[in-house]
Amino acid sequence: MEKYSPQAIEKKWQDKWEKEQVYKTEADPNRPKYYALEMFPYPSGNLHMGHVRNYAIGDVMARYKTMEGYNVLHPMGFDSFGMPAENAAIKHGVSPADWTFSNIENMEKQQKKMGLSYDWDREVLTCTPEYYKWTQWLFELFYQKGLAYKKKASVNWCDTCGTVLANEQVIDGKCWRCDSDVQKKDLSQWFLKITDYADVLLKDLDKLEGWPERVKTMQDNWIGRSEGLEITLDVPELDEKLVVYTTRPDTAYGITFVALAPENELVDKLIEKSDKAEELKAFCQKVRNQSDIERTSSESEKEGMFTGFYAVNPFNGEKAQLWITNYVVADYGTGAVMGVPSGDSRDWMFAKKYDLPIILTLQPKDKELVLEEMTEAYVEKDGRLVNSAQFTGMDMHEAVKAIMDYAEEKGFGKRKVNFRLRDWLISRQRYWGAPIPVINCPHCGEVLVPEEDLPVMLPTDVSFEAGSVSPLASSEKFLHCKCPKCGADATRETDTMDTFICSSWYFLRYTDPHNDKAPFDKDKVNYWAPVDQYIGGIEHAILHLLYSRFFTKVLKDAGLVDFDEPFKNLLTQGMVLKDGSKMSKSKGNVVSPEEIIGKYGADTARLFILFAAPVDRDLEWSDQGVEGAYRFLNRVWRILGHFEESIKAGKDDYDVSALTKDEKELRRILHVTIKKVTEDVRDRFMFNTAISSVMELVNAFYGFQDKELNAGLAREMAVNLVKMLAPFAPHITEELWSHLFVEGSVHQQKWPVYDEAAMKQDEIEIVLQINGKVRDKIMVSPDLDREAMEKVVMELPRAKELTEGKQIVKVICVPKKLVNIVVKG
Ligand code: ANZ
Ligand code: ZN
Repeated sequence: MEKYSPQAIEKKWQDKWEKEQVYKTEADPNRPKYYALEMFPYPSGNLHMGHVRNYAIGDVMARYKTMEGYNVLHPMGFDSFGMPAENAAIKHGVSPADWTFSNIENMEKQQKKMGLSYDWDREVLTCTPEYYKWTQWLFELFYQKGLAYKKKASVNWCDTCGTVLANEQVIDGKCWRCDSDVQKKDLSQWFLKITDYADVLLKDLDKLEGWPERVKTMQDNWIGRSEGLEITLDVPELDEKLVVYTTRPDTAYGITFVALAPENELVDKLIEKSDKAEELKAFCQKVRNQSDIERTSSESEKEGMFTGFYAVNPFNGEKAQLWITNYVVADYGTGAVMGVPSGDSRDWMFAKKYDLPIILTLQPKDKELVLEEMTEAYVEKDGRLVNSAQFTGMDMHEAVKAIMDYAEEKGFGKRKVNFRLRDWLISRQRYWGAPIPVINCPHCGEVLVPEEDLPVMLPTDVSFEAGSVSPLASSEKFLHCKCPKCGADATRETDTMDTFICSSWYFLRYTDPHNDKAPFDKDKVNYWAPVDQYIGGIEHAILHLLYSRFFTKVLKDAGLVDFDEPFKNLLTQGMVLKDGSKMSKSKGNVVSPEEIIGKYGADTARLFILFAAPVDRDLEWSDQGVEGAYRFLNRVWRILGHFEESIKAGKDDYDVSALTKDEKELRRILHVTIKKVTEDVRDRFMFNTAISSVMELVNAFYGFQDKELNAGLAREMAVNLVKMLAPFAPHITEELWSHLFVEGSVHQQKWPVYDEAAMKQDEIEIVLQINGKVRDKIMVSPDLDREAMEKVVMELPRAKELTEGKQIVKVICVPKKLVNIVVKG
């Protein structure tokens, strides 16, 4: 055999696999299926190491499961709508479509160089009319189910991106994409009613046993379910009522003020009747201009203005001042909070600042609080009630229930479950997205574009200037149309959909990507989906993964699919770091996959990245590590070359009993390795330890480099070694397979099976220690129990000699390892 040359073999096999459609899959109800999926990329132009890691992990699973006999679906596509394409258009004058498709072409080429086992016939590009037709169709389905609606709301606006954002896209008050501060704007926008599914989205997290706890906790917190009480308070001077939401009804006797968000509906009425209307208005305006983060962060300054009016606490008839504040969120609960400074730290800060009264209603059990000495609120949810009429003395948790019962009985309270989750704002004032298929008619109002007129095609005669109006409005041809209902002159919606809608169902489209009658065929989708293993970055823990779960549940309820969760198992891979930080252009620490593949080949790149760290941990790039992976593949190449003749001559069923003791030991290591690799890959995603056991096996193989080796065993070693490495390093293994074994592709072989009998050790070495020092070694049967082991060791001449005339204090026996004799004198 010649020298190992990845440059010579990788391209050859990639072409052959493509030509022979080795990775083409068809649904087959008679075979068990496995759906392996990596999150599809945005076509930014080039693959980075994070992609390489993501795809290498998925490819191992897909190839391994194929060898295990599963019918495997392993597709790839591009999440190809989105802003960068449009920005390129504004900056360089290229059309967003051209920019996108040329990037896709380039990235596909790079993916193909990685030797990934994708069925490219199933490729899904979300920016094509063939796909976005069905995205629009699904929008219409949501609309018909009452799950898509337009409303005027105070929404998140990013000036840099020139568009609104969903709550999930605002990270710590900043835009998820460009990191600039997000502002509030009152706009009429489209929403999807994800809040209708808040309860199931939360409850079903329990079903997701194959998801990392961390991701489930993040979703749990984002959905943010809380149980509490709505209390109605009278505002006698205005003859109005006011509702507050509290999760701490036990503190009801500690209310000393009520805090309102400027957006609360009572505020306008208060201002109208107030003699300091102008001041109050100005204050409200100031707060409205603050971002959510300014208003909600625990560090930001609490501010407020007394309205001059009072509400009455229905529990005790006490008056509570009505304040407009900046720390009550407009769209949570009722936008009004009962102020209990002794139990809530925001209320405490507020009361201290404005010198409002404080009443203590809860005493901890283990110490005695004195109001005058307190420097902060007592926020623990534990203790006994004080100053609370008939509830005084009650345990806090009991009191919560008793007070809720009491309030409901008296008719001024109502139990209420609230969610932090808000409806999903999906309209974007941008060009490169799926147009919202709605027509606005002066007579009929909102009208859906009829199904037979879908897709609503993106116009090309537009100007891309970002602003509060979508670029689509600049196309006269697009904008003006006839109402499908009454035929009157009408106009189209000019907003496009959030690209997260496109990615909320792409994994279903892969099951039937060329369907032009429906988004997918029911039988096909139910055969392939849900995804058995999804692999991607933790940055999608909430956004994409929550939206996809929501979509799946809606489609289930609409009868389009039979399952209600999209991803059975989820793996969040770690990042690829260089010099301790994430590879990024701005840091200048990027290692280009193309360069590494060009120099060492894809097999080395894949092997390194899978070997260097457990898949869910961050991975530090190491040039030596890459060299090491390359050297290892060379070692595999050479040892198989060395034994080429025996391997070819050997028979698959040979006489194992004829093996020498050393050969038996080699065969034992082989079968132990098969077991270890199988379990590591199948059950644990421990690719790094799987590879390291294969490396040890290769070392053991090298032990026979200068010795005779039974031809049958040489063949058994080679066959299994090549098969076990195949998912990790698909090209070199394919080449070796074709040299040594001829028939078919290694990737279509059966995964190795270990032989328990071969794994049994004939003899193992145990150690004799005297007072902890090693004095002798002996080979024994591994089945010896403690007693037998002790006996054998005590009989050793060395043991006799060294214990003679001494007192044996005790004998410590570690089965299969050692016997330590402790002596005195
Ligand atoms: C009185 C009280 C006393 C409260 C106390 C807490 C502690 P979660 O658990 O997140 O649902 N709250 C209600 N609506 C609010 C809004 N729109 N903006 C800001 N805060 C609001 O939080 C519910 C608690 O947050 C409620 O319970 C309310 O304050 C406050 F010792 O009521 B509490
Ligand atoms: Zn009409």
